[in-house]
Amino acid sequence: MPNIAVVTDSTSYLNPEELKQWNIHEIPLNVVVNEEAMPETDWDAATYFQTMRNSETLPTTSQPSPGKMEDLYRELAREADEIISIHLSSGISGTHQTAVAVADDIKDTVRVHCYDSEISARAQGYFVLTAARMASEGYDMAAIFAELDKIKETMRAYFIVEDLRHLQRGGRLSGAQALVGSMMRIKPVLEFTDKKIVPYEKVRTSKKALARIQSLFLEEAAKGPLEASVLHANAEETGEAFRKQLQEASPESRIILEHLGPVIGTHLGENAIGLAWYRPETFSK
Ligand code: MYR
Repeated sequence: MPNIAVVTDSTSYLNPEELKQWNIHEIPLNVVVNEEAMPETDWDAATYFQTMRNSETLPTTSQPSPGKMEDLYRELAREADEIISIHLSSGISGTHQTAVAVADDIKDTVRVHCYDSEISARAQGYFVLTAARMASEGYDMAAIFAELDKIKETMRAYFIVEDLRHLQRGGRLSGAQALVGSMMRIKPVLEFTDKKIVPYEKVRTSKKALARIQSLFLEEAAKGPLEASVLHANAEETGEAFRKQLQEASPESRIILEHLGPVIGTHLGENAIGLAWYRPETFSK
């Protein structure tokens, strides 16, 4: 049975119990506040959003250094035969490409297989949890990659932000030319397409935007139960109300509430709300 170590980055926002239970190794991205870079895992999310609110210069983010990735892979190589390293979309961060480059540098020591989740946050976390579960059951890398690709087929995330300028400032909003000029007045539903964040539909209010996300979800849930997460950037109450509403509308789906931490919060801004889902197949059930 191959000994496969599972690595992800901190933007999966898996909780410490999950990391421990499934033996998942996490490499943090950083937030840069007042020119000081710190791993986002050193921040409590609520404190971070408060700091962001009060900060004169808005924080930025950075990917893990190649050196830190290499150290982790080398340490894991002492026990593991192979490593799978699952990261946030390569269309919004250089983390995946860095992992690929480091993997190539150390290929004589250990084989590191990098997987581009093409998404982020708990949606990425679902790939990680599935890989970890399969690794613990002795599946090989080919079977794990095949399962992750199957999950990707039905994985979707739609979200709204309070202020689009965070995404625009960080250069993470693609295909938004049509929104320029009306940025302040609309609440577009956003989604991931081809690894990038793009506007899905222009809506005028948050209420209408959430209703649209709900209808997209229910359309899909009508075909079979979904595994889903409501995601919030320091907006637990709104998130929980939305989760409850969705759960009542689709009792057979499993819908949890999860937070968006400092790195993703820097780019979406406080009070962003999203919904990520996929249809569980075999190991991802
Ligand atoms: C870096 O500095 O490399 C990190 C860049 C992170 C960009 C995050 C953009 C927002 C992602 C939204 C995820 C929505 C949840 C499904």
